[in-house]
Amino acid sequence: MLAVEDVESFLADGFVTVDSLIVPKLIEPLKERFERLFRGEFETGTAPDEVNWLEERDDPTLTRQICNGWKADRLIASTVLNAHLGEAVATLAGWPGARIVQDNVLWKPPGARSLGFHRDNAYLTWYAPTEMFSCWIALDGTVADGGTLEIARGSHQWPTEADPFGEFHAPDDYRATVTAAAEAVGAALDIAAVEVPAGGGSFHHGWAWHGSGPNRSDRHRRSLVLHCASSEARFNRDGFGQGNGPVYSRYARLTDDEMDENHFPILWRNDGYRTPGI
Ligand SMILES: O=C(O)CCC(=O)C(=O)O
Repeated sequence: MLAVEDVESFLADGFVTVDSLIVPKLIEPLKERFERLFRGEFETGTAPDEVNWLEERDDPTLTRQICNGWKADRLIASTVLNAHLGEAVATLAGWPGARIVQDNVLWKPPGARSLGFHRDNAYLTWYAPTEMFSCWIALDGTVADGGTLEIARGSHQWPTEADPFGEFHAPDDYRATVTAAAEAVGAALDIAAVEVPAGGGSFHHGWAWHGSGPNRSDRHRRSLVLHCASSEARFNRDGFGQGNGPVYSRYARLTDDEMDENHFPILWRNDGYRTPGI
């Protein structure tokens, strides 16, 4: 999936784009699952961890978002729990293995509004090591004015203290946070748009600033994101109250800090282990 040059450009830029991440025959069936999920139809009977948008309930100009759709839908699960994607993420991260922390089901129809620039790692003090590496899969071909993912090149190397926080959904200026961050560290802002065919996408570093603009095109922008932590990650109780800790710390056990594989399964590990049953 990744050539040596891909790994090198990931290390330099904090992201890399790839033309093919999933087999083309999965694309249309996955779009159909998106329709069902946003209608509130959950195949397994289990609700996703975060249902931030539902048909007829929420503002149609917002980007539709569900987190951990894999728990609700088997086709989404078979895509985001893929061992090859887990191996690619672990390789880029330098981890012995990768476990899923969260998936992100995102649908930005024509005219839908932006998602503010942010750094994923800034929300994750609830586990350690506090590191996330992600794989963003486009189900539609993406173009710069179609609200595709944008990433600030090299920003994974910027200092992390005093990062500005902003709105995630539909801020007035979706680039305000990254612009302020670049000024604060004296870095030149170089924003790249992820333009890939359907089925392609990108990998990004958890400290890379990223977000996406309004969809000014006449095509839908659907994407499925796999957000991973190291297979070695453990809960960090001191950070439960911050970021998205209040949602995911509910899976912590009473007697130890292990991240239960029923909720955070291991997709790939370099000794051949993979969580049974997924
Ligand atoms: O798809 C987008 O517009 C944003 C996705 C995102 O924030 C992420 O993958 O971490």
